[in-house]
Amino acid sequence: RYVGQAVKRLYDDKFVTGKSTYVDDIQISALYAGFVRSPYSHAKIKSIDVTDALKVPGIVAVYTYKDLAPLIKDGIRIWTTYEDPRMWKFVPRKPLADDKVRFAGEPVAIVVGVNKYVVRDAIDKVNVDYEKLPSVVKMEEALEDKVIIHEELKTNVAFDQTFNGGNVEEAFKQADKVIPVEITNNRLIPSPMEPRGIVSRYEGGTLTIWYSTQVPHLARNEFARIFGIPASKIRVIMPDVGGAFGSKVNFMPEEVSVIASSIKLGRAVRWTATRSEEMLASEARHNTFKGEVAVKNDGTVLGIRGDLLVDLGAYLTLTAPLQPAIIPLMVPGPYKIKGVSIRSRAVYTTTPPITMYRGASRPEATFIIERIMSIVADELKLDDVTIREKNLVRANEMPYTNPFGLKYDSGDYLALLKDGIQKLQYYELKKWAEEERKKGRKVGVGMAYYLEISGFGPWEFGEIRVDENGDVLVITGGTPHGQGTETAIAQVVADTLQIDINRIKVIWGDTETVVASMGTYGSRTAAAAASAAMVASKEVLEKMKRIAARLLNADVEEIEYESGEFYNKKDKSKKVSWNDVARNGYYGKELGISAQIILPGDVTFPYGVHVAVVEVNDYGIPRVLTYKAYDDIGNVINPALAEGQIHGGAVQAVGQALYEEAIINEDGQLTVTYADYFIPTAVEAPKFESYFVEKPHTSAWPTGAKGVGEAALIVGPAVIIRALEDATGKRFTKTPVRPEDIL
Ligand code: MCN
Ligand code: MO
Repeated sequence: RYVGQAVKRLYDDKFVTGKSTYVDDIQISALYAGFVRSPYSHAKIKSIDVTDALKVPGIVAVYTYKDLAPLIKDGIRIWTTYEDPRMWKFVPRKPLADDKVRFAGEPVAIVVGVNKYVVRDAIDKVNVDYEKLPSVVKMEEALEDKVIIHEELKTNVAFDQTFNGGNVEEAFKQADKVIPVEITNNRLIPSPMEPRGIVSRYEGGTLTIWYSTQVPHLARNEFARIFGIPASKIRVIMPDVGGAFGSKVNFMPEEVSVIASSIKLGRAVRWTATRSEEMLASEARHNTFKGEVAVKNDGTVLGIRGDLLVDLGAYLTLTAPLQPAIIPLMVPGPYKIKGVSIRSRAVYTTTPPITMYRGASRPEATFIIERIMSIVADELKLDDVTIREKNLVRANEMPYTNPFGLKYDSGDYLALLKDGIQKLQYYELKKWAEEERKKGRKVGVGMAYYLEISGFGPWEFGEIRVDENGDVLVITGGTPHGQGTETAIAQVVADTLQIDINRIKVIWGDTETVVASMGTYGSRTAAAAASAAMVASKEVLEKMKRIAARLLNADVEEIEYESGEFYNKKDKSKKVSWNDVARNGYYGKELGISAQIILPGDVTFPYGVHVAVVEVNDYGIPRVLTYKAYDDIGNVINPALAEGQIHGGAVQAVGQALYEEAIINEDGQLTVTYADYFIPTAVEAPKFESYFVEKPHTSAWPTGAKGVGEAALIVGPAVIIRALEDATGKRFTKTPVRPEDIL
């Protein structure tokens, strides 16, 4: 059996030896694109003069929006699968700014030339005449609607809905105490190793697009709609992708401009974002919650009400709707709370558009509810574990429907808390830190709990082909881009087919090879895609049993399969090997051995408790010394891969809690280098311990897996902030906490 084993990742050799193929490594004769970007955060475009730029030797074209407009049938829209567009005020985004720019760095013109260097030179020679308009950088300012960013909408408020769950009035009536809370997540920049990149080739009325994405099929469909080209004539290929963290579900105007240019020129055009362009491309988070909590003196949290304010930046991206719409639903978390009422608003500001980043709305919701639990504990002089014990949904109430109607599928939240606190030695560490503090060290220990929604449906695709040699090709709808999920899928298939894992190859991410795909995000692949591959494997075995029955002159009901042999259960000496059946699947009367399936399924809820130890030095600089995790993620397919996810997410949590912030000044000027935006390195990485529960509560997906890809970034910030409070005796209400906040 492979499932449950720490099988080494199948394709790692090429990555660790630098032989992988990212978009920028694709060898094809293509022109290079670059962008003229706005220096202002809000301005009218009065004129654009490209004459000097076109004189630069090697420059093939310079296009503004007016040049590309005839090719564009529709703008970039939002993810309608998740959000009702009638709830949203937005204007479909154009591939380049037209009459106005709305954030510093917005693309205004695309320059195409024979190499990167001439393109860079020509960008500086495009003369744009701007008339500066006032910036709107703060969300509170945007709410006032004094300066309107999209005139046609007549307001900066894109979304305004109140989410009412349970009975809030009742909850506040019964309260012994009402505690105010205020919680802010500042703006972040996910930092995948590989920046965004695209190569677009147009020939014979057909588009071939190599694209650093998490969602090739969705991209194909969107590009088909935007350009009014049949989807059958667009092929999107996802080569190796060097990380994405949710940000590459989004489609960029730059990418649409590159495709438009390739159509217009009838030639291949490529663009790889510089690091600064990548930092502009994927800003994320930034929201505040202000509210109050109704509690009983014994620690029962009865109700929560408040205001959530979400920054969208200048345009509504495909994935931004998730935040204001999902955060409120997840605020109750693993706790039984009588009533929750949240007014959720999202506003436009003259800042880079917000996309999604690892966890997308669950980190925000978890930070809100876990901060609430800890603040309530402090106010009532209760312990962090006790307050959670008091409020957790009990095992006999599962499956539990939360006040907003989300159905938590399986789990024993209380048992996990009790076991986790022991396993992670929370109280021992607390005691140790107290002793150390007496000696003058500023160390502290914190914990937080999380429940997240993962394994999103409504379906995923899987295909299995057994060739005439008996070797197996798995075509998955999953689109792994760093997780190693392809290895987990191979493990599941190898076990189901009972063959050597080395006979299996897993492929993905090409719209002409993969029939259908939803893609990899929302920690869904081990649940959805691996399950689809598993069910397709079972179908393939049924086909092979029919071939074996023919070869053995038996009824198919008499055939059993075990470890590479099909045999007649009435007479075990009558048998035929896997390889012989495979060969006869092709050279006999059969049409080959394969199965394609679309497997339906729905969300699943993993949960866990994490603990961190933090130390602050004399300059107020905090370090996370240790990070420990105890999670129930359903059946664990590959513990090494799952643990790796906890490590990676926890390092990003260190960044979010302590170091990372995309700073934007009042003029809308922003951070676009790592000199101003500090991401943790190996030096800032804590020591890790990661455990998964011995008896997991499985999901309804056939693999029984729940997700783990986002868990540590979902709960980590709350854990680390709590440890920092323990170390300093102060209360912190925002991330990141900076040395000046600590001292
Ligand atoms: N796994 C497992 N058993 C389980 C659950 C997961 O063995 N019960 C393993 C899987 O085999 C896989 C990994 O853990 O190797 C994550 O699986 P899963 O939780 O299903 O998440 P996905 O494969 O769908 O990956 C998406 C998730 C998301 S949403 C973000 S954001 C994120 C993350 O993965 N982006 C990443 N981790 C990342 N890791 C890397 N290196 N790069 C990114 O961009
Ligand atoms: Mo994600």
